Amino acid sequence: MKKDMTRQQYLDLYYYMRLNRAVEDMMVKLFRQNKIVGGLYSSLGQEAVSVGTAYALEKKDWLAPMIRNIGALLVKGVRPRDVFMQHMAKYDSPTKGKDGTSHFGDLDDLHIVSPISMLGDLIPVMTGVAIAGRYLGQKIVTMTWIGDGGSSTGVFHEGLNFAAAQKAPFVLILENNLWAYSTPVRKQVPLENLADRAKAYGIDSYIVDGNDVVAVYSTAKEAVERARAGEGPILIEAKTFRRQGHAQHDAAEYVPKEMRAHWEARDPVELYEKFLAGEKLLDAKGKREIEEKINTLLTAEREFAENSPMPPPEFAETGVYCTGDDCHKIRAKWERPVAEVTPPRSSVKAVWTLPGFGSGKGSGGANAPIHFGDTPPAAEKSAGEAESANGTKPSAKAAAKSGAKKAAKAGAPSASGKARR
Ligand SMILES: Cc1ncc(C[n+]2csc(CCOP(=O)(O)OP(=O)(O)O)c2C)c(N)n1
Ligand SMILES: [Mg+2]
Repeated sequence: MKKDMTRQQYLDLYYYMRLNRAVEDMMVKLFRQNKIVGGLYSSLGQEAVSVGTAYALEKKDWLAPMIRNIGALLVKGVRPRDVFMQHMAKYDSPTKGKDGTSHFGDLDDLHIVSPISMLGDLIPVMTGVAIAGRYLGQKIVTMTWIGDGGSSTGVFHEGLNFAAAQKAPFVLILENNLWAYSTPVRKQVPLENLADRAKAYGIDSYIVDGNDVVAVYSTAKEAVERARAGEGPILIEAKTFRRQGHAQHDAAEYVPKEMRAHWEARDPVELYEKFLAGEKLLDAKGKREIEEKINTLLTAEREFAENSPMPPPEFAETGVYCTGDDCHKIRAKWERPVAEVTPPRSSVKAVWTLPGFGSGKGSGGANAPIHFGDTPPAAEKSAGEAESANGTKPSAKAAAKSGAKKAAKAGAPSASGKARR
């Protein structure tokens, strides 16, 4: 477990894991009191993954959580009251009661993209955020999480391939908790290690013990720094276990008892407490102080959340459509000269063109070459139409080539006698 970290960093990891667990314990109580609107998902036993990975990010970096990543939100700076109010659909919640669970973001300050329920869709989105950051000259890294089940969606593969092709500064955490609803990972993926999925996209991956917070943090830190240095996206498989059912409604009786017992004996918080005590980083007094700090904080946060009103009924008909600046203000934060990344300097030349096949106007106003096949052959046009958009006439040679291509498409032999396929 031991790494080169400051005492404060070790204690931060402990504090956030305990906070993560305490926030969720409190929400289970709220759920049983019927104060939670909608479902409640648990990350019991997976706190080390959310906390250890998010702790590797800098303030300027971006993340997008999934349902079991409340710990990551807390590390990024979300107040527990916002998590409570969001689950309780209160008017003071980040979405003012219009959405539930962790479906909220903060684009201005904390750099959190709201989760998307369709599993996998955050991968291309966070790839886009990573590329946008690079374009603006920001040295940011983006991160999101995906489950073992979610790693079998089409968009996981499309998104990761896109990230790899773009060398996006993006870190994907694959939380392998062995279950997707009632489906064990063995029944849905013929792989021992889900990290192997990275091979298909030519990117690097790590496998880490998801119940060892120091290992998770140091692996994530290395991946984040490599991504920041321009090495492209990295996949981390964190091996862990979903200790509760899919959500509160699911008793998860399909999980073998021995399996549950095995993982309960590997509780990430208890393992870390033993480590901290062994390293003399935390004694009974220090532990009590952290517990008291969390209790005091959460009592106040819960009280605030409970006292917040439900949204007024008429609020339901507002905010349905974006109305521009009074709806949201998203402004690009350029950190490199704008002229460097906008036309004409950013104009991209076509990779491959055929001379004489006409040209059109590009979005920058300049003549843009049109690729082979974009323009109907000159023979089919009247003399006047044969002139292309920039006034040049296609050459006879080019027109002959174009005609040959058309014939080949229709399956007829070309002038050279060969049919192209
Ligand atoms: C594309 C898509 N298919 C199905 C679902 C329904 N669904 C929500 S969570 C879930 C199970 C996810 O399992 P996993 O990815 O392993 O994450 P875990 O719940 O274990 O954290 C499913 C099938 C969904 N949200 N999106
Ligand atoms: Mg799972």
